[in-house]
Amino acid sequence: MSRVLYYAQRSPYARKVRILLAEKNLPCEMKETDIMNKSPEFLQVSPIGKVPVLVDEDGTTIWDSTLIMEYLDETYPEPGFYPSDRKERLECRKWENLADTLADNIIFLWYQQMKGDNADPKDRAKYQAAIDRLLPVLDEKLAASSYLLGDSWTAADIAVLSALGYYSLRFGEDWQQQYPKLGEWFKNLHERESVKSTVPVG
Ligand SMILES: N[C@@H](CCC(=O)N[C@@H](CS)C(=O)NCC(=O)O)C(=O)O
Repeated sequence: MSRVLYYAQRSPYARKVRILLAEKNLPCEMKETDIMNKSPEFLQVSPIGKVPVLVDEDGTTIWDSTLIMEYLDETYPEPGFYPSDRKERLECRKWENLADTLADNIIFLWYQQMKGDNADPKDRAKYQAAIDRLLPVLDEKLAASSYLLGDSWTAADIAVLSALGYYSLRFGEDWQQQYPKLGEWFKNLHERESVKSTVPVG
């Protein structure tokens, strides 16, 4: 059977997996999924009802982007996107988790924006504050090296890039002026075909 990824075009979590699949040159049937109107087929493979979900060639079915990323990297190790050293690997997972937390807050902020006059100003402020707390941490991290964890990109870079791609889509690119190192790192990564070809569109 062929490998299948259930994804949504704008999902930052699904984008992590799409970039990894492309970088590892793994052929995959991409099934765009309507997450506002979930099909029985989709709910059959994903009882939690969230994208991304990967069904591998042997039928292995995995949801949650981080679990899929780790699975793909362990099963198809070249090129590697998680360090092999135990402590460095933990560090990578840690920054990937920070990136996913950033994505969560950006999505929550967008939901508030969508509510217009019905938005709760306290919730809005809470999500914006979380974003404003995480972005300088990432910007500072990039003062020390070209990528988040050193001289080559890892799953952590892919996750941050995907979160910021979604931030740019929903709220514009002003953050790049405020966080110049992050902005430059973001721009440089867009030279990769895997990154260019997965930019979310409105
Ligand atoms: N922690 C999950 C988050 C996945 C997630 O929240 N996906 C969103 C799309 S961006 C979704 O499918 N939402 C549908 C829903 O919650 O009903 C991951 O990393 O895969």
